[in-house]
Amino acid sequence: MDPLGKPGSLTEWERYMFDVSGFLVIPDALSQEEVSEFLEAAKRLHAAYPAGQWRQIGAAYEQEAAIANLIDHPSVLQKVRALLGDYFILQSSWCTRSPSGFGGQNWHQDGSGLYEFRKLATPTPLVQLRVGYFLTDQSEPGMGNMIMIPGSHNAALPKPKGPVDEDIPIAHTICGKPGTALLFHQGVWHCGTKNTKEFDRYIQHMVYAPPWLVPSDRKGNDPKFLAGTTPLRRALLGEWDRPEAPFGGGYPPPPFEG
Ligand SMILES: O=C(O)CCC(=O)C(=O)O
Repeated sequence: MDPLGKPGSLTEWERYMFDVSGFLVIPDALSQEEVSEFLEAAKRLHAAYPAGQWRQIGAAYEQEAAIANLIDHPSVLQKVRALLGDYFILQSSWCTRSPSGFGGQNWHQDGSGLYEFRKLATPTPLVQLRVGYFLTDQSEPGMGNMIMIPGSHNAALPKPKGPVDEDIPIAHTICGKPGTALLFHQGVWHCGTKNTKEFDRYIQHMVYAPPWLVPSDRKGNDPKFLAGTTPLRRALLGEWDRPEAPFGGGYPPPPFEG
């Protein structure tokens, strides 16, 4: 059973399911027109690299204008605000290709490999709120699906070493049509699984975090991109006026509508 959500604001039940499971599955977060547009963009980006390789491309919106629509997409923006408050940034974004024949990733939690977020406290606090938009069909297992251990962000014990994929009895394979969004807490143990299909699997991940977390997909924002984008997107990329010393206070909130 999936913790199912709907595009738009975060309902009380969605908040509860996110707290218990560590993730929400949101079908129809994107229209089919959006999916086609983002998928074409993702394929163009990955075409610059050898076929058949698993790869993540950061800050894809700087190269493919359509993907910038995911920085503040209305299907999830209010949920992100409800979970992180108004002061957050797009800390990273990853356009991920899981090629046909890929055998699957290793289980992991997200965060800094150098200083694991789980060292901060138990349960591990919410530091990265991730949204993965499915750009290809993952409506059945074997399509490079994401797999999660529900509730594992709240566990005191680290996951024992051991089997991959579906061999862990409490692991849950996420199935969804193109346009589904998977919103998840970085502390949930997860991985991308094998792709047994003839076609490559694409997910565009957008990762939101408090403003003090250093961006990990870029060394800086592209000035050309910033000049051509909206004030809200500039703010979400961390381009804030700093009226006092960094993070001292006095920041105007990002210009959200409503
Ligand atoms: O897109 C995927 O297959 C997995 C991505 C993932 O697990 C990650 O970025 O941490």
